[in-house]
Amino acid sequence: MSLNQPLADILARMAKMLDVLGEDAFKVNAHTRAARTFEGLADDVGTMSREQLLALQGVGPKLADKAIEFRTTGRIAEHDELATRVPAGVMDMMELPGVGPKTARVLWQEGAISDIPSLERAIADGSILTLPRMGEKSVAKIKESIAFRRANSQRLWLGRAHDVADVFIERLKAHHAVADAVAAGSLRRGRDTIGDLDILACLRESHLSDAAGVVECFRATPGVSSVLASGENKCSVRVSLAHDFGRWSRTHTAEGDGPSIQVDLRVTPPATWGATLLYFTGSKEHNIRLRERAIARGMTLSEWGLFAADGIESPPHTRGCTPIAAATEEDIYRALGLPFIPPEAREDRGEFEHLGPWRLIDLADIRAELHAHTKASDGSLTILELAEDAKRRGFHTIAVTDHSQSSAQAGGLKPDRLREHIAAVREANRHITGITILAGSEVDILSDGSLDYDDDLLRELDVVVASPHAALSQDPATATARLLRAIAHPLVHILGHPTGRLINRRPGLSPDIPALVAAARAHNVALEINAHWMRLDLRDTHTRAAIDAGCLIAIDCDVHEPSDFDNLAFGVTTARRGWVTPERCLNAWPADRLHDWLRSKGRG
Ligand code: DGT
Ligand code: CA
Ligand code: CA
Ligand code: ZN
Repeated sequence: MSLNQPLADILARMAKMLDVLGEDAFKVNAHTRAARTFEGLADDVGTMSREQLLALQGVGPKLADKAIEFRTTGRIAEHDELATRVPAGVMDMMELPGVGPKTARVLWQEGAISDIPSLERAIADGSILTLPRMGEKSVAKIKESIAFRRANSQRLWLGRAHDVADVFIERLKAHHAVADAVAAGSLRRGRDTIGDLDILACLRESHLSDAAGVVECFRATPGVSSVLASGENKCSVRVSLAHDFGRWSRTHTAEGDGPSIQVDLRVTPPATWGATLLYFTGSKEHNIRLRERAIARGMTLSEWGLFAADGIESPPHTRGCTPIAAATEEDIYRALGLPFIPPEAREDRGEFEHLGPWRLIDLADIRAELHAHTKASDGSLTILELAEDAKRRGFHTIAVTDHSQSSAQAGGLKPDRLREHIAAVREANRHITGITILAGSEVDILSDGSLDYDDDLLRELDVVVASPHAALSQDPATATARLLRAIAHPLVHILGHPTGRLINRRPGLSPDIPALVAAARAHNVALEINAHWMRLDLRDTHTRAAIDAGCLIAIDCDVHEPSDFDNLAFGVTTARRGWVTPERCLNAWPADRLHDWLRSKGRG
């Protein structure tokens, strides 16, 4: 991954800290300017010499040294020192439009206001108006910013939202009146980000009058920061999460002033469970098509069930009508003349024209991991530890694909080191039974589309995953040409995280997807769905385009540490949203078929 953006981020943060601490304006500006330079840089700062750095606009010796310190150690000591002097809450305040470093300094130093909650209190009791710089107008602006931030908090990553949902579901399942509890909505459909969580609880037949008790149990879930609405059989709460400092690791629900998410609950009796589940799973667009279909067949569909249309305006469930179907989703689809449509396919993207039955890829189909890092580059496991872990998970194949030389910050291997590493992989493979360890590489696709090792070396590998890491702000035409060149390379098996996007962080490349998938099909290159919930790249719609074009798909965890294997479910979900079948997914093939296919590529 290119270091430009992370370096720009840390320098910009330093500028803010220096500013709020009241340091010299010249020093503040130097950091701001350098941050802007690194952000807009086409070359990767990780690969530049000190001389090249010094030649950049606004980069003097001190900033060049900081850039070098950052790429060698992953941190900047001065940043860490500043961070001990500026409270995290003060940094948060400066994210609010209307609160710049000068204002934040006044609030903090003169008003002892060091986070957003205390800022809100000072606004509420009017005490903020006694501070310098703080007039009615500027305070109104800050108040508005806080409200906007609350209303427009980002959609949460699937991985994070999933963990929050689990806390509620486990708790509800343990309640004596609850027969089953599930997440519906976008989480059940497996979208890459989640606006709010929709939890459904099904009552036991013997406890139909206990809905209020279930709501009570839901409200009291640890981590709930406020109750927005609460009724007989429904409830909405907010959960505040801890700050996500560890950007790649999942943090569990905790009280904090980090991002927050709304969680809705609906409690329903078993008789209408299927109708409620269908309705709250959505998508809204899918539901609309279902209702139209019902009407066209002389029926009406609601969250209460599928009923015969009788021309009476008031809803049938309020008149004691018996539904045609309501207990299960299968019953309702069947009554509408449809096969059961998997939740991930309920987006009104052609699913009604698909002739059933559906057989999308499942977690249990996955038997191989083809993208994994070891201690040789930036992973935390040895080759054997990695293989043992994969074997425990029931895999027949694990590919060791450490980074290539250009990914210096990720410990990419120089050619000689890769040769030694290949030998070590072969040695490990001789020592283990029950799983095959393949020697591979995650080779950087350089900005012009060439690969980071020469062909002789690539030919020694069993698996070549080619991925873009640097120059991710290239324009679409350049990005397309770059990726097409990599796909056309005869030794490439898999195109890794093709766009390089990071959800909620950076958009990544925007290549011409139809051109990309046509080339991948023609050159027999598999496209990766990187299963990390921060990536999910290919995304769902790109995956669907690949499937429609006849491409092969690889679903890989890009393992750096053991817990990364757990992200597989998110990759599979994304694959299902793209209608991937086991037949099209390398990781679902039997070992012989997979190994034969790998050997067939450009190797004779
Ligand atoms: P999100 O929360 O933005 O990630 O996306 P969803 O799909 O979870 O949307 P949400 O939470 O607003 O609603 C959950 C489901 O409830 C939605 O997928 C379908 C159903 N639903 C909500 N509002 C409507 C509506 O106005 N019409 C119909 N037909 N269904 C709705
Ligand atoms: Ca939702
Ligand atoms: Ca909702
Ligand atoms: Zn990568």
